[in-house]
Amino acid sequence: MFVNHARRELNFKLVYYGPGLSGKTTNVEHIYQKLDPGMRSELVTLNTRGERTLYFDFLQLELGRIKGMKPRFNLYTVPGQIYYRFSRKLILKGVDGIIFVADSQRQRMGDNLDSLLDLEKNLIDMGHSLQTFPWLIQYNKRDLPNIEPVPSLQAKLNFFEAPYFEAVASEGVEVLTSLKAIIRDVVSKLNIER
Ligand SMILES: Nc1nc2c(ncn2[C@@H]2O[C@H](COP(=O)(O)OP(=O)(O)O)[C@@H](O)[C@H]2O)c(=O)[nH]1
Ligand SMILES: [Mg+2]
Repeated sequence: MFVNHARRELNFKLVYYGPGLSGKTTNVEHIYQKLDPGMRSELVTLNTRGERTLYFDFLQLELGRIKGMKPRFNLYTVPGQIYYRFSRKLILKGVDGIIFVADSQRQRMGDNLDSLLDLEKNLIDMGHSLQTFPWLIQYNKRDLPNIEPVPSLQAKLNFFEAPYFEAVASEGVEVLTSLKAIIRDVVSKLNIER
């Protein structure tokens, strides 16, 4: 979290993490479409195949007031594919809250777990851990036929009992609920000095 006292701005960083194609960009696109243009920036999407190049989506939201200050929520998505390890680590720098977008399809369980372990490893390198960090799991693609039941997803992925949501990001189901939940979590941990 970055506080700009002169401009009375609070800057929060929220990151959508998860394996490739789980629906991270779809979440951010839905938020972009639903919010009034006065409350959000343009959506920035960087697509590239170059190995060292950062690949992410970015959207900034400016919502309401907290103690007379303007909170800004900077939303990022990480590239899920294994070879973008370096980009993911860079994007996580200074993160305040994480939405882990899991793909509910049975055949994606290994990818979900790999991504979650990759996230935990990166957090540990930054001196954090999923055990204490503000994060939640979004079980996405609940509309598809070959999905893992929620109790099984919970047993396989949610070992720290984070809040979870069942979503269909492509239809906007539970997208804003997930966003509000992580915002509530990071704001409740806010401790403005001065
Ligand atoms: N059926 C279904 N497809 C989805 C859902 N969410 C995303 N998708 C599709 O999954 C694909 C990958 O989504 P994308 O947001 O690009 O994944 P990302 O790699 O995590 O950013 C796209 O074709 C989306 O339209 C969902 O809830 N249900
Ligand atoms: Mg994406």
